[in-house]
Amino acid sequence: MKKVITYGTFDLLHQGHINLLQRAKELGDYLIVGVTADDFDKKRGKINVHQSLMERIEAVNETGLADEIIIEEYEGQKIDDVKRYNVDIFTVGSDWVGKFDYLKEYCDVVYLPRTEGISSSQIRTKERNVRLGIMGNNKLIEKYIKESKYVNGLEATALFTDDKKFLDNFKNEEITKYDNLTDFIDNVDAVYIISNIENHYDDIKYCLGHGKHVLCQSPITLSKSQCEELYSLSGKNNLIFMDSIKTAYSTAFNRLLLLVKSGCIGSVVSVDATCTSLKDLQDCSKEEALKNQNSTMCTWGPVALLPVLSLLGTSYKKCHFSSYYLDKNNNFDLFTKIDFLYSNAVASIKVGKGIKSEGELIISGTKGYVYVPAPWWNTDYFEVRYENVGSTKRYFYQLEGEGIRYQLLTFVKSIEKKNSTSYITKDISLGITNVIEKFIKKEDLDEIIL
Ligand code: C2G
Repeated sequence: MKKVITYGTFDLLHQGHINLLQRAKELGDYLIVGVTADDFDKKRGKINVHQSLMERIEAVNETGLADEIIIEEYEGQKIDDVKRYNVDIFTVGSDWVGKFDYLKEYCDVVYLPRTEGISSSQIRTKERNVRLGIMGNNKLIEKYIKESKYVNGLEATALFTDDKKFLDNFKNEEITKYDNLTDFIDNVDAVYIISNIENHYDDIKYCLGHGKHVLCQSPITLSKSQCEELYSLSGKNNLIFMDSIKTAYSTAFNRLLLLVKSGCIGSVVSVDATCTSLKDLQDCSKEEALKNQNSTMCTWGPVALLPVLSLLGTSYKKCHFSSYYLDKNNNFDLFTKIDFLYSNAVASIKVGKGIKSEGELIISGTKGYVYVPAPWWNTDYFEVRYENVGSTKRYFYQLEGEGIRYQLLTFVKSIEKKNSTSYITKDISLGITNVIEKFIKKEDLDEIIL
């Protein structure tokens, strides 16, 4: 019996896949089909897969062409499988020609003609095409335009800013630049807002009022009540409204939250997060920097608060600020430490734009602790450590584009499903704005002047 094996994602199964499976079947007597696991697809850069692994296996099974279906989960598994199943022929479409010649050591390798004019990504894009408008004048916008190109069914088509000089950065981008808000809003379906934080409330209200879905850079507003008002407005208008902290969409960060919540380090007793960066204040004069800089708390606060509020919640008993300010007249917070007291845990965050420290995250528990090295907010790696050093577990998850593409993918999928699947819950969003509001009002705050 001549055994043939082939592999694929088989997302939204189409004629191209079926042709391949038929041709593969004709090469021998027994066809094994390896369907790629979700994590493995993500690791190899396929983030837009629509269907779950089980749906894709079911679809391949229904073709009746596979004698056996297995799951492909790791790099190099093909060699294991060829040996384990005594495979005679490995085959795959001609778009992979040359990529699997290393298997010739173990079996015959046949590249079959690919069916032109059809692909899963074409089907995905036909199903949804969200025109994304971007409002603001932050240099992060360049990253969002670049990252949006990795997301099927989402296209960054419009940019609105009142800073004409800022538009010069986008001369080579096809994106349409608007300095008129009415024209801008009429030509988009959804808006990513990264304007000055003082303008967030009005900008979000305007977009939601015009029936547009909104993804907004955190903090959403500078007051909890305004944030609550915007969430209820989005609910009333059946619109997706998401808080944007790209760290929340990094696989490593998400998996560490799940591991901790599953009790791998026992009960969480303390969460300590540090976020600092000097570069924003270094590249320009102090006056210029302070003129157009968001405060340290607004820049780093949401990121540093994310693990604290995600793991311990928003019902702390005490929240105390110790802040360094630039000078008596200038209310620019260079560095702030926040200490939280919960009924059964503590937390502390340190954020700084004028102070440099180790950007690590440590989650302490009754059985062990999680250590995330700097820069923890862009991490693809963390360790779960115990008393016995030999028991340390290490985790690595590929992080492409700092998590921005996964965030945009969640946004567009939420729009499509008309149901927010944001990794940042409304509670956490409200919790962040609440802390920042307290900070601005200097509630329970010790001031230190440098
Ligand atoms: N295919 C094809 N014609 C198309 C689309 C896909 O012949 N129009 C073939 C591909 O060449 C592949 C199989 O169908 O052999 C499955 O395609 P995908 O689901 O896109 O998966 P892919 O990532 O190409 O899988 O490690 C090998 C890879 O897993 C191959």
